[in-house]
Amino acid sequence: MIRFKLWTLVVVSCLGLASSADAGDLRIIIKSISAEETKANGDAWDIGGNAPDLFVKVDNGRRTVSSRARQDTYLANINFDTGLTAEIGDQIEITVYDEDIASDDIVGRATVLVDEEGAKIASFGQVKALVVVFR
Ligand SMILES: [Ca+2]
Ligand SMILES: [Ca+2]
Repeated sequence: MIRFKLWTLVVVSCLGLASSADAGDLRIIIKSISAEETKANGDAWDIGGNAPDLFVKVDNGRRTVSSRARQDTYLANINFDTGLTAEIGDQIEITVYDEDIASDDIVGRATVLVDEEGAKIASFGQVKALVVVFR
């Protein structure tokens, strides 16, 4: 009985390994976000001229996930592993926000083409540079 259970465990873990390396899927990781110093209209992000509280939302067409916010910064090295995957030729939607108490300000939104494995830098809206990695 015990031997049977062990054998089952081994099979299940092998299947797990096989599926995670499957189908050429690329993991989507947001490495960093940098924002312009003001909103598009020239206003400060927050009251008192404070820097934004940056977070990112990523949608691969099947699921949407959000990172946690980094408080009061124009540059967030978030290194956020979305857990989402995409394939070459897919488009993903990336939205960067400044987290606020009432309603979050949109820093920028872009549709990004997954054209190759590796790092890609995108600039959109008030997002100076966002580094996304597909691997
Ligand atoms: Ca704000
Ligand atoms: Ca804020």
